[in-house]
Amino acid sequence: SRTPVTVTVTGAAGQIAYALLFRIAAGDMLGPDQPVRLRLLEIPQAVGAAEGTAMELDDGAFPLLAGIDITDDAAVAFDGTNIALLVGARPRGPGMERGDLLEANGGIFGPQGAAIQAGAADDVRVLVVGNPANTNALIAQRNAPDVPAGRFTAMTRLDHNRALSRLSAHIETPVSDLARVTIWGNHSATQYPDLTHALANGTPVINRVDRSWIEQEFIPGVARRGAAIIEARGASSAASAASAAIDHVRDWVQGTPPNDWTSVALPSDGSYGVPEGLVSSFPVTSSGGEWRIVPDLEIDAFSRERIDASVAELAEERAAVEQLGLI
Ligand code: NAX
Repeated sequence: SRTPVTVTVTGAAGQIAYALLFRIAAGDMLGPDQPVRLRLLEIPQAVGAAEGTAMELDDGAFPLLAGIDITDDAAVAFDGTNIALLVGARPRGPGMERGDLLEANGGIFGPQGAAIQAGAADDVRVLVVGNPANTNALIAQRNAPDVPAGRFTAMTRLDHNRALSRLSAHIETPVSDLARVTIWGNHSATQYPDLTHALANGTPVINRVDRSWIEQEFIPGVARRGAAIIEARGASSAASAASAAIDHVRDWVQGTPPNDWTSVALPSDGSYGVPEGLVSSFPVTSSGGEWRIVPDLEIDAFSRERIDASVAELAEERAAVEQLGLI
């Protein structure tokens, strides 16, 4: 049988991990033939709760689950890891300014990046889910300069999936018949969900939807969906976030379908005027285990303005963490 892949999940006692770990153990992320070994990282106060989640994973009797280790030590958690899902983060507390939030998270993602560089497997792939995800990924990446920068990504797949679902409902076309939706920029309220190049059954959707629907319902609806979930559920998105993380890693490892792309935040190579190094969301394809930014798309004036606004926010976040000495 195949050698198990080691998957590290941080924030393992949290609500996203509670959905995510079971999907990984079931083989939804790496396929039905690939055994996995789980490494759960938590802060000391939450190790007991993570042990509870691990007990339930045991009780799932998953044939692909080769073992579970639980630790509060990043060096142990990332030792030899192949896939690192950085879910645990410091949430914004009452009265916390953006600078405080970035600083608190720098204290988490800096050391975790360093631990990944020190101990992870050569093929390590990192997905940052914990917010502010793009800049947390930037901090981790800059603290792991010997790891190829493109191995550090942040999650905009939930936004991408929300955009697909909303478009599907609006034009009454199954998600399976839609392609080439894009999320640009930051995983924040400034993100730009873009339908300019989207296809339904291979034909452009842009002529089938109203400009006013795009600008007044679609874009804000996708960008504010997280807040709507909190209002309805009394808790933030968890199972949908876990499902998006599964989709992200599955496509990274197994490839994207022909004639389609997905959205991933990764260190910019300067494409589309996004300053090099900023972890920004792009349309990407995957093959051979590597993301590639879709080249040469035409960007109209409306899109340009939206992309630039979100990228400006990312540049401000980068300047702030530079000033704090976090990168
Ligand atoms: P929870 O508060 O339920 O769980 C977070 C867990 O992380 C806690 O158990 C906490 O003890 C742990 N943690 C904190 N610091 C840690 C550290 N240094 N090492 C290891 N574990 C640590 O949050 P949950 O709902 O699971 O959300 C986790 C993160 O995902 C949050 O930052 C949230 O904002 C973010 N999200 C990102 C999304 C995205 O699309 N990129 C969407 C969903 C979600 O909002």
